[in-house]
Amino acid sequence: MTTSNQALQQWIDEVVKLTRPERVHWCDGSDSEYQSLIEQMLETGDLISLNQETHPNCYLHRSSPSDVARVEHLTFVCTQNAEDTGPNNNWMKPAEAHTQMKALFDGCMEGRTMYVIPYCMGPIDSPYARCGVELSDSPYVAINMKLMTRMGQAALARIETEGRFVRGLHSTGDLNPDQRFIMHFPDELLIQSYGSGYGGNALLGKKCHALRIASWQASQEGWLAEHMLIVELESPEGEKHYIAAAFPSACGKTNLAMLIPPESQEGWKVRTLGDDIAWLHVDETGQLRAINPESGYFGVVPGTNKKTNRNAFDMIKHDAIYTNVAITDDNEPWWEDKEQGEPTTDWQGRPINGGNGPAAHPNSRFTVGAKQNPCYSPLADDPAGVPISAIIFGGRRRELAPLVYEAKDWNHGVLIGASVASETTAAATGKVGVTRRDPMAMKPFCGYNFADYWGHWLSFSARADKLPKIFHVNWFRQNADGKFLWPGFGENLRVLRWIIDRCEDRVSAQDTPIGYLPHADDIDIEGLGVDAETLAQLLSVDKDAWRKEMQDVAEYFEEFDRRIPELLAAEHEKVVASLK
Ligand code: GTP
Ligand code: SPV
Ligand code: MN
Repeated sequence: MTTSNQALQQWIDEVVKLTRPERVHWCDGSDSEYQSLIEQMLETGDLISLNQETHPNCYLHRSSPSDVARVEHLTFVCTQNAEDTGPNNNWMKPAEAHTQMKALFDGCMEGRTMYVIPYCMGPIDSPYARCGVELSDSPYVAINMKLMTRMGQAALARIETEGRFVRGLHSTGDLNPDQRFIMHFPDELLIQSYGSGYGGNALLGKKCHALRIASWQASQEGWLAEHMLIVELESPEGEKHYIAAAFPSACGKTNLAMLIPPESQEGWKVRTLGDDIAWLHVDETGQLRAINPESGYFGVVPGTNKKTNRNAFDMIKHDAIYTNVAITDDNEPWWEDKEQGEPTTDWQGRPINGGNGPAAHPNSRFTVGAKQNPCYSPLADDPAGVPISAIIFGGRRRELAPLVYEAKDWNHGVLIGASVASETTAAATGKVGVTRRDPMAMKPFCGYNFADYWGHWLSFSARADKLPKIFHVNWFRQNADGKFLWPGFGENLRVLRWIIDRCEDRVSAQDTPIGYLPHADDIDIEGLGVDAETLAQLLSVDKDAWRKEMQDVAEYFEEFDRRIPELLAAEHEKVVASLK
């Protein structure tokens, strides 16, 4: 096959010359193509068939044990000036990065097939959607891109009429962690990834395009590309609200987006629009609207069970690709806290042995098309997106951060977002459980200097008439014994209800130095098993601890030097003053 887009054809020819694949396969995105790729991967052992009676069309992929998560230390943004990428990114000069990557890609596809994967991020007919083409020697990437994006013929047709697209070149290479790089060239709308087959490193439409490159484009064009879920909440009276929430990796976005109202919250309905990424635009009426650029979920498996997330549990029983889970003796997928079955073989294919650690990798993942979600909202396909009532930031913090608080206004909300901290998780390589700053849950994903990014966020008060209110939540407060104080999951709806009531001006709040907190009476704890004392603890503001926190935030901001927006520094000073 060829394309009428000359730039695309020329780039493909260049890549073929450099990487020397044996074959080139143009992905059309059809179901039959998906099926034949699966069959081919079953033959080569790239996929293992799971129990087809209980789990029809479910397959297991085992990645290399040294390639199971994102690699932040090997991810670079390459701009002419280091200051443009900021201290929040690794930087390399574009020329140097090109030289290095060229050497790695030289002949790397010999004997392999190169897949040409045209994709569209967002509904194919949406003015907010953007296209890209990934060239990859991994059939695993091809099948995942089919589930995660609008991939194939229609995307190629849009590229051919529109002309503009992001180029992504990927090779799994030899999986040597010392020769692994995820490079971004924002000025060239180019991504190059070598040496990893893992999701966020290899499915280039996701973090690399829809967050790092897109956040940069958004800053130039007046919109936002964010690490956010999008969820619809419908009250028993039929009032609908759309909420976008940014939590760091493995901190609860998929679960909140798929929330099942508990029995006590009769009449509430929750529908999912997106579980990981939101692109936010101001429409012609001044309203902030969101689309989900993805069409599938690449979700955390461990912890998924009938009680925590019945919808996800059911969703992944058919037509799912599992990566790095364990299996039972009847060949069903298994993971920690599944609360069903017993594992016999761990994620590396070894017989279960307690000494080898968890049976499923803590960052094991499922890939499914979004339409499989029992609470899928068809509005996820609406080219206009949905109007956003509230933006929520959050983190995983065993101490300090209250269950919920509200920003006093937009600028204060930007400070709250910029101050987010969270304990690290298995979604990225490195130590787990270390509290670090993760502004707007974008630490690994903002493709340019955070100081400029906060300035861009602040600019929205002038751009939009109907800005959403901003909140912060923390589902992860613990007691001295390490037990969670808040039951979380479906019960989080009780907090979302307060948030909606605040958006509708139906409830008052306590004015504290860090923001507006609920009066204890306004959080419904009936039948929850959380006593008044615990709720008071969840809703307390420890001034000494917060003074220390604000000092920590000040030190963090110093890393950005004079580039920090004055408005942000002023917001910080206001909070410090009111804590005195
Ligand atoms: P990424 O896909 O990495 O961006 O993550 P995510 O934010 O979508 O995280 P996800 O919803 O998959 O949750 C990750 C982990 O947090 C899982 O092990 C969940 O069981 C756990 N989790 C999610 N929500 C809650 C909650 O409300 N309370 C508690 N205690 N744990 C939660
Ligand atoms: C995350 O780490 O935030 C993810 C998974 O959503 S990955 O796509 O691998 O980055
Ligand atoms: Mn994510």
